[in-house]
Amino acid sequence: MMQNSKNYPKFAVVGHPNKGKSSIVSSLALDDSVQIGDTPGTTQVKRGFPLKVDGKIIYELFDTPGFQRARRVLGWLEEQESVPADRRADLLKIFIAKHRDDPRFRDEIELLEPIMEGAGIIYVVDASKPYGAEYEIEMEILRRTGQPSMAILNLIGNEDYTEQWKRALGHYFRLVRTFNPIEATFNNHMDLLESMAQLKEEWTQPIKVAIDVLNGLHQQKIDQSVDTIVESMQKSLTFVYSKDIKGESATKKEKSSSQTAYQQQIVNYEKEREKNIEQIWNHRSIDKVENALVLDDVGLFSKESASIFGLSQKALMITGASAGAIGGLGIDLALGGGTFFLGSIIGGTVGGIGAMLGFNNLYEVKVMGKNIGHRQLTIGPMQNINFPYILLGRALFHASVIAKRSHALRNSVVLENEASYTEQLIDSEMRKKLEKLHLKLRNKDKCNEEIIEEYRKVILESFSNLLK
Ligand SMILES: Nc1nc2c(ncn2[C@@H]2O[C@H](COP(=O)(O)OP(=O)(O)OP(=O)(O)O)[C@@H](O)[C@H]2O)c(=O)[nH]1
Ligand SMILES: [Mg+2]
Repeated sequence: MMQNSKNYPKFAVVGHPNKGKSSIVSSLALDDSVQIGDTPGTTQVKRGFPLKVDGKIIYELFDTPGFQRARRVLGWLEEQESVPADRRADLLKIFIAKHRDDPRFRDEIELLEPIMEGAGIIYVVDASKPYGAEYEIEMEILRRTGQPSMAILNLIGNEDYTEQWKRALGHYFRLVRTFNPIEATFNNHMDLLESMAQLKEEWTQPIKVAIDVLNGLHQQKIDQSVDTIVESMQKSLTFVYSKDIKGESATKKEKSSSQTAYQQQIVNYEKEREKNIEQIWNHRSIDKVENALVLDDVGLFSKESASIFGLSQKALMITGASAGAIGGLGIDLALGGGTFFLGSIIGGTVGGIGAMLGFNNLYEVKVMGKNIGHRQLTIGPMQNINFPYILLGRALFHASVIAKRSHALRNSVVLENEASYTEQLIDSEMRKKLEKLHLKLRNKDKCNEEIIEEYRKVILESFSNLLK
């Protein structure tokens, strides 16, 4: 990679206030720390957001405040003696130098500075609002900077004035692209980079490199996510809680407190996994996911959790009845009806739907250690044949939501699953493979590298499909 570290491409994202400039910076820099807000004037000062991969900056985006006094700036520029085109940009430098301490032009200076220091221009408009001639003043100022530029149509609202905007922008910008920072996929991001690469000849190569690097990074994040899920599954499936007890057998209280402790650990494994996944995908400021998941002490086992998987009460009942009737025969039989009810086991409290689903057999409860003088109550490893799917389903669903989530989003993550998703997640062939693997995974004696690798492959396939 022959890339001069100082000459990485830089882009200043500019435009009217409240048009999604910061959102675009956030999504292109994969950085959820960019300030985004409903009210115009959220961004007050310019700030560079470099995208670093392995410590190396591959490009940098400047978030800037919106134009406030464009008319006055253009007025000043027009008052100056006419200068030939090759020196016209100098006028803007003079403007900046002359007005640096003038509070009236604070926003304009903030946004013009990175441009005059060599950043390419990304002019952002909201194409859900009609075009208006007032934008021409901003575009005229930008043209006079002499810097390479492109326009981005962002559709914030529901109306669509794209054609109108395109006709107007075409006079000022060679490149006009539509990009929605909230909904943009990884591929949309890469497509936009292809366009940005065309802005300046010397950036073409570095941005091509950036695209390659980001593709590699994306794959790496997918692999890391799969590793995290596999590791977490293994931990949960094999976990055994044990507690010393005094009497011959465990008291009711000892049993129930141990069950709580066991469940808490399973919940903790899930929390830990979610945090890891969020870090892998650079979503460091999401703290609402857990609420959405209802992961309090018993959240994983709560009724609400069932709705996360789009399961109706009826679906739960059917699954529960058949699962109860044939015990631990196998998931194919237990599930019947051709539909795979991923969340079937998470239903109700012990004694409610949970009991019907064999919740009490979720794990083995044993009293051991007669010969060593003290007794131990042990809970686990996980016995229930359905439960691994629930954990896995939750893991894949969470990971895919996080992986696809734009860094420009500031709302909480709502993990609401549609019924169709459940079927998409794990098809029947995969289910058969998984069933065998889960059995082996939870058996420490039978589990080896080969099995883990096989499991990894199945998870990778499923996760990759989810990201498509
Ligand atoms: N639905 C939707 N909302 C968007 C989109 N882009 C931006 N927004 C919202 O529009 C508002 C303004 O977004 P910002 O990115 O802060 O806009 P800005 O241009 O940086 O605003 P200032 O810094 O105030 O000039 C925020 O509430 C965003 O969430 C979009 O593509 N779709
Ligand atoms: Mg902003």
